[in-house]
Amino acid sequence: MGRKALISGITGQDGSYLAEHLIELGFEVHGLVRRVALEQPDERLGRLGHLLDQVKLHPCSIESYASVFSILSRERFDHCYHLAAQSFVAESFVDGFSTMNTNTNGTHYLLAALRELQPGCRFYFAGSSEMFGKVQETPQRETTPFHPRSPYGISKVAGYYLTMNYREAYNMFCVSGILFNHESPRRGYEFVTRKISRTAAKIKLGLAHELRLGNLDAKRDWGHAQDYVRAMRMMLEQDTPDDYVIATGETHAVREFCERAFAEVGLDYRDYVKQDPQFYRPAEVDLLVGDASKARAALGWAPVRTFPELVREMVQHDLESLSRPRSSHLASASN
Ligand code: NDP
Ligand code: GDR
Repeated sequence: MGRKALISGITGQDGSYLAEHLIELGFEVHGLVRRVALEQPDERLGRLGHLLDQVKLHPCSIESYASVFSILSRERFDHCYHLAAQSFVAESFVDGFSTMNTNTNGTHYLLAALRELQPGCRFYFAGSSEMFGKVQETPQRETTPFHPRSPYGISKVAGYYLTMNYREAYNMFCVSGILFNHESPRRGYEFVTRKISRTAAKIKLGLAHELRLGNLDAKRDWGHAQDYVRAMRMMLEQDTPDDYVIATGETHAVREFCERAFAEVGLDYRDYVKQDPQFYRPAEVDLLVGDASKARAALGWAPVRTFPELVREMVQHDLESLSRPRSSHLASASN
């Protein structure tokens, strides 16, 4: 019998890459999706288009214990990857209540239903470097104290401790990956890297004339999503459950991302990038850089893609996709 994996958040950047990765390894892959995704597959299942005949999707409301319980009472799984979340930090300042509800209660419902119905299923929680927030040491590692700076970060700290508590209290195989920023051509348009790559490509093609951004001096440890989903699976295949930082160990400013992305299309970012107060956050995370030496030693994980390769891949992808004649490409990414 092959192994079965359940992915919440399978329609997102990481969910789609993780599904591909697990299918390649012979897993039977199931995903939890919002019912509306099945009603509007063209709009909402875009990242999974090429996989739709290889995954089984279950309509589910992650904000309802009954809904989660119902799915888990019908199918048994070896691995459960809990990736579903309101993942945009800026939005969590606008609507902190729903971010907390989805991210914290959603995690709790999955853990509680697994405990009740299939406590042997191994559980992965998508923790985040945003839990470090106002960093207490650099680089950040598994033992660095948390100081989240947004409702999103707080929701992830709560999810991290819920996951740890189910491990300790009920002896379940529950782990958190503390993943630093990871990007790809499948990144949502609202995140800064994709906003930059897409707008640089638009400017090159004459479809936009400027790029409005917030804090250009924020520094992030940016890796490639394909490298990071491998680490999730590796964490669930260890003999004992534990939490790991996943990062490249390099940090780059938003400004440098702009410089490289515009250079990729032969332009100088200083001619096009404008700073706009609407994109500043009420509380910023200034610097993130992770120390993934525990994951290197215990999991044998290391990133393969470099930062310059990541920027190039994203810009070239946007240039190519925007050059294809499709009217939807003319809509601008507004945040
Ligand atoms: P995305 O924003 O691309 O995907 C988020 C997923 O969560 C989507 O499938 C989305 O479904 C689903 N989702 C959001 N809200 C709800 C809801 N209310 N009910 C059900 N599903 C919902 O995120 P990523 O793939 O980038 O990230 C995956 C996980 O990893 C997230 O938990 C994120 O917080 C975390 N993380 C991400 C990092 C990164 O740099 N990418 C770094 C560290 C942690 P739909 O398509 O229907 O909206
Ligand atoms: P982040 O990613 O908040 O780190 O969360 P994002 O790309 O949104 O911001 C990174 C940094 O860029 C600065 N910035 C801007 N950000 C956006 N989105 N838009 C702008 O115009 C802009 N200008 C400057 C931000 O202030 C910030 O400092 C991501 C998400 O994937 C989370 O889910 C995940 O947990 C963390 O990474 C690790």
